[in-house]
Amino acid sequence: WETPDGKPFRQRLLVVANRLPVSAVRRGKESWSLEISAGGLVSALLGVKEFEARWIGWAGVNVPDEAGQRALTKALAEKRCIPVFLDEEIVHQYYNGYCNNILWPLFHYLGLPQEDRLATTRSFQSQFAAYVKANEMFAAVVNQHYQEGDVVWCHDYHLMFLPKCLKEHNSDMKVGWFLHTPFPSSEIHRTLPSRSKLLHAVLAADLVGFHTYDYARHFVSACTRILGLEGTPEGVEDQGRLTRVAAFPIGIDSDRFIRALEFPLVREHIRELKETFADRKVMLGVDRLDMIKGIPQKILAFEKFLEENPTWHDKVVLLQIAVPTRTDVPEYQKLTSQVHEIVGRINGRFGTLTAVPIHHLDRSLDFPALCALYAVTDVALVTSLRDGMNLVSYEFVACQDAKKGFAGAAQSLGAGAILVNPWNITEVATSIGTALNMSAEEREKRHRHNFAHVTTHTAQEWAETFVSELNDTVVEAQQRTKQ
Ligand code: ADQ
Repeated sequence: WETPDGKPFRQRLLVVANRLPVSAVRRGKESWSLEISAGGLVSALLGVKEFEARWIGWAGVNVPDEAGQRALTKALAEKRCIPVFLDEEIVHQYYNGYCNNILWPLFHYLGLPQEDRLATTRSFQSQFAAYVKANEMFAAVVNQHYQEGDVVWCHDYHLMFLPKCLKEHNSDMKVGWFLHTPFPSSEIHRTLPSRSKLLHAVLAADLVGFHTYDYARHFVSACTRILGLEGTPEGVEDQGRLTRVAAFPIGIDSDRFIRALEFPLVREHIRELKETFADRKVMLGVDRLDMIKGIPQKILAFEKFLEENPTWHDKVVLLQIAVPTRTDVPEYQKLTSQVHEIVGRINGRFGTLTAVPIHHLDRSLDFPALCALYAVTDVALVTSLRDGMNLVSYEFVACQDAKKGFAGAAQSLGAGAILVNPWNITEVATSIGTALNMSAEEREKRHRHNFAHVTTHTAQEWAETFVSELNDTVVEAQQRTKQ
């Protein structure tokens, strides 16, 4: 095995995440096709090249028969992916239920859906039991493929129980856990009936990572206030054992985006888009269709901007690309209808016979189309209500030439972006105007700042830092035990 540069891999890495980076579609009894899935975790980990990585996760499909499972396992092996097979009932209770209906909204401060609150409380026990069971199933697959010296990197809120399952089986395993969402204030985490079990399970890891220092601090506070453990500058201590807790802000594989701009196909897409929108400024939103992404709020702010700036009516277009996710969850279905309704109303109000102000697509774009869109965009609107990090803002910056700038809400691009409160529609509308009217010099200055950040804090750097820190943490713990 070699890295793409011909150097030997540093270490074997088992990446364990709920979803594999590909979705499987059944074409026949023993035939499968695989499609890459859109999402932040996939985008970031595709950039990790120093390690001989294998990915363990669910392929997003129910495969009840053994022949199908065998064929899918073989197809996935070519992509260095190892499937965990989850049946429909587990997926319903663990994934749709505990993960998406309880943990996701809670960690993003959205609370539980009001009308479902009692029903959720009643079904909580069975959903939590399914969550634990699913995590045990992931652990069983990891144990089957683990080799001594491997690093096991567990990802996200779906697998908070996994570190405990793995360490109970093999206390020498190097186990890290990283959360891609915010970790909420301890006052929010406190409201979870399973709050203590989840914290203890995560603490079984050697290293626990978050995107920001604030999330790490919230986690440590939850452990001290809810579990009564001791928080130290290094992490959390429980009966002499330290779990290291730290911030590891994620990045993207910026070179991949920059190189793509030279591909003939991308250049062709860019030419077509420039021709289509020749006399209009292009504003762009690229999001999973999720309530945390603030898509209705963003579109309403754009409406307000159009309302207050009639001179811009036929001079600006908003392209909103929203890839549907979790489509069988009622809240997400409601969100889709809501977005469609608002877009329809605004297009009816401000459109002409030949042009509409908003182009809304419910779909994923392939990589060349996405890069071309980023490249022709004048203003990217990133208005997540809450987000672990948000990679779209990074990808946009990587694909811009030095003349561009943008309005957005990205934390780490604070000095280059126009920061907005996404809940304040008036403020977002005003910022859209500021971004569209910004001088070329100002855009260039802001872009330089953002570009330097995005090309320095890459996905590779993120993964290497996390894994090095995990290796060091384990060595230090062994030394402490010997003393
Ligand atoms: P996501 O919620 O998926 O990730 P984000 O960080 O913005 O959010 O990443 C989205 C990724 O999906 C980007 O790489 C983007 O290009 C891709 N994508 C989105 N819509 C698409 C579309 N219509 N077509 C094609 N590609 C599309 C989670 C957390 C984030 C955190 C990341 C990484 O919610 O807060 O930043 O993980 O940790």
